[in-house]
Amino acid sequence: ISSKWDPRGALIVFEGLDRCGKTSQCSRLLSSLERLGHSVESWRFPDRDTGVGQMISSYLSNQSQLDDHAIHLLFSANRWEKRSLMEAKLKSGTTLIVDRYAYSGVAFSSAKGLDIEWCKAPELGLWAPDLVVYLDISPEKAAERGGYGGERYEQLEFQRKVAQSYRALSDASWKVVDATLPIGVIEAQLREMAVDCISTCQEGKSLSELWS
Ligand code: NYM
Repeated sequence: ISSKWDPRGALIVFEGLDRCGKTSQCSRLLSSLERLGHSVESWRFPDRDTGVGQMISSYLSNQSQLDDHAIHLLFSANRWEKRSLMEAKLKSGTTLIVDRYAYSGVAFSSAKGLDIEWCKAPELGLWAPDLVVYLDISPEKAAERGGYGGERYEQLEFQRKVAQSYRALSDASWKVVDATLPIGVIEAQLREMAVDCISTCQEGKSLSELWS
């Protein structure tokens, strides 16, 4: 029985284009939540450490070629293989900060032209985030930041399509944060959102599944 007597951690997901600053904000948020005394872990997808993750990594670095549908299913499988650990962590009261999740899966694959409903189907039943934060930056500004690492997808033209896919996928529950604000300002906004979300979960909000 899950109730308010059984406080759980929050599932907080960060999404955005490549070079939007997600990864550094996730690590800043991890440190500040730890400083506030929360039990918290930072995760990311793809998780390149699993067998499936190694296949994904080799695809992203252009060392292997895969059909668009096949790689889509691998990204999804990579989340499914972490689902039960995710549940255990959340139910034991640990908050998870997750750098990319199912929304990336759908946004990047549908940007290639795959049907959006087809893309959403394999994600059905994964844990639904308690909070989705979208770090908003234009594809042009993100490209100006430089440092596209030469991985697959890291090209302006493709990122424009990804931005459109994210727009199609987003809903009113997403918190959109201007990713061009000073780092410290973004950090403060994210901390406030996360702390609010954590208290809602501690008050007994139950875990739900995608696509709810
Ligand atoms: N990506 C990430 C996908 O295409 N599908 C997914 O399901 C996920 C989680 O992988 N360009 C893409 C987005 C990124 C790339 O992610 C690697 P990162 O955050 O650069 O490690």
